[in-house]
Amino acid sequence: MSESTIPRVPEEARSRAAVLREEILRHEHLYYVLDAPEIPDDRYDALFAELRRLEEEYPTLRSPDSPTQRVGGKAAEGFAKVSLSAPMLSLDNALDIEELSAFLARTAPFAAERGYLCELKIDGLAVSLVYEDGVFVQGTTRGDGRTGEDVSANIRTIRNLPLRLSGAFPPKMEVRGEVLLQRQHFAELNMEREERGEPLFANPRNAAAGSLRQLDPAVVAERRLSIFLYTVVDPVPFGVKTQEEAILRLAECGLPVQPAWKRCASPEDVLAFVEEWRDGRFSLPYATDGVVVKLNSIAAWYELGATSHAPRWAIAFKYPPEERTTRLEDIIVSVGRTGALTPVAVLSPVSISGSIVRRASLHNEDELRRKDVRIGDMVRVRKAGEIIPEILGPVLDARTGGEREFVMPECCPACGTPAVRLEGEVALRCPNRSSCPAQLKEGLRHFASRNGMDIRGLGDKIVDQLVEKGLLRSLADLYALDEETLASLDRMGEKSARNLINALEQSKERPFPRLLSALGIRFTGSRSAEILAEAFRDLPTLRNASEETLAAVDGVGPVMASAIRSFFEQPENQRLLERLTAAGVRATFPVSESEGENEPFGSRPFEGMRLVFTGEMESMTRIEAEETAKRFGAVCSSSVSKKTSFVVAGRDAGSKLSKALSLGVKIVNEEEFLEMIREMDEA
Ligand code: 3BA
Repeated sequence: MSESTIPRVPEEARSRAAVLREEILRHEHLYYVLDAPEIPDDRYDALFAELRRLEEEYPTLRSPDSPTQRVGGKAAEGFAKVSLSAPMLSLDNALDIEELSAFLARTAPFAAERGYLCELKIDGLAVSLVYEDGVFVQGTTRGDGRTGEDVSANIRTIRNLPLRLSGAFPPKMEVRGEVLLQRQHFAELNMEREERGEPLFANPRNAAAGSLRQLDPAVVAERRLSIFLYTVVDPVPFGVKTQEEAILRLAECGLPVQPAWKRCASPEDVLAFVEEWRDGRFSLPYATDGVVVKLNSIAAWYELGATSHAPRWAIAFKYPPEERTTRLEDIIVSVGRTGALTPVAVLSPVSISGSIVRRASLHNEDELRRKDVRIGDMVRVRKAGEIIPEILGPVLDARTGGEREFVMPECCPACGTPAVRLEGEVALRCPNRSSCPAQLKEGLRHFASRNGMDIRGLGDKIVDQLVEKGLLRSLADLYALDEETLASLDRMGEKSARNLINALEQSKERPFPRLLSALGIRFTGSRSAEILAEAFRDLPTLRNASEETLAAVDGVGPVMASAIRSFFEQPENQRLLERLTAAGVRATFPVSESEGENEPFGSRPFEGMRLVFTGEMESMTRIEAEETAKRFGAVCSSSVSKKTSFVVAGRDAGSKLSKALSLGVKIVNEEEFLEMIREMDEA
């Protein structure tokens, strides 16, 4: 491009853009993290629009970390507004047992015959779904209760939601429930965001909301949202007289229902349910913050009606968030996979919400200053979304004067490189991408993890030693290790060294999608890796694909496409891939050989067979199903061909199923597959 075609950016534009960026990031933090916005949405939108206009006028201002380049940011104008067929009300809260008892006393006459129906209150985001002739046609957020946003494309990515109902249902049916993020997925999502210097979600509900607002459904799919339904908008044509029947019928239609519900005949039974789940709820894989108590009789709903905002026949009892006080022993600095430096509180161990807390992220220096926590302080701790330990602040009365303020180091604690702060980011970063040992260790852990190259025996302690002794300087060096070197490490005998060499050798045969997710490309997790691998078949083709070609793939959006492109454009990544290939990492697709690991079964009745799994299975994950099949001798591949012995089709099976049908390949469902395995187990 010649000089003259690039508009020069006036100084005022540059500084205004910087101010806007900082402001926008601050408001995002207030909104997502602190759950305490300072300005209304439209003011935020105006700031955003101004920044986008500036960047359109002067494209060189558009840095990759600008809030406009973030997926979530584009949401405000991305979804059509839909008016809800019936208002979505709120729930009145009971903040203690007395308030709950008052509700029970008030409604007792209406509970005489059919009692109460108690449900756990899921910490998610309310949505309304429309099915026509049993087919999912539209999903909307609650919005202001009358008008919601059409998030159908994103709802479709929710894997436990059937897109077609089973059993009996009216021709048009609207059901409502809660979209949620499991604790583990919530924690992983926030870890990734922290690593990328993005604002953290304060709880799973915010994370679910943020995810549903994504414009790129591929990114949404990576978030692994789930859903539970609890109500049908019009119970009359559905033919139910109680909430209990409604829940049972929803389940019969194949809709996921949170299973802990209970019919309670008396107020005492309701109170017992509340006590039973006070601690019991921590064993669930998702966060619940209370109990919703509803009159079971639907006739009573009509008799009692609703106030302007909430039904009179239901109440939400909220468990108080568990908060503890403990000593902040120290603050250390951790270095993430992409170099983010994070201050971490080392706490005197304390039990909160069902587990022992020893560490808590303090996120960044600004946050630390804002909270004014000092080493030696007694601090109040709780778990955000019942999972992520969070420091609320110091107990000022307990200060002795001996507490020490913490200052972030100027250099990376792992490699000593002066830390930098990227424009618009709060986090400090170690810019030493190529040789910071801490980044390398985290990268290695990710590469070797179960869903990545699955290198058994490459545990944390071994990774630490390999990096610290200078035996590994890049991911690719892994494949240059020899048995002798390994055997010389602590905790490594000859046998484990040999096993690790074997595991490394076997990992070279990992299928293409696993290599892809092991590389840790931004936005590209195991599910998108499968989609990409299927579309491009091999590494060279994927590496050469343009952003347009990438984005044209079903299930890959613009955001992911651009992240993939920029990954392959970086010279150090090109070098890494060349070395991995040279070492014999084949990134095969489809899988051509059984991995031959653990073979506890004498018989290999699937020997020589090629299986393809498609769609979602109820009883196990796809990886588990494939591993089971492999143990019986099968070769599992990701694409259907004439050589495929049979296809196991789970829920929402798509193109692979059609391909199998067109090729005349045998198809079995999950039940039939499990039946085969049971027979083999007995044999
Ligand atoms: N049940 C949230 N509202 C709920 C149907 C009513 C209701 C909830 C509930 C109004 C939960 C308010 C938003 C809304 C559908 C309106 C539940 C939960 N029942 N189990 C009584 O688990 N969070 N939330 N949702 N209509």
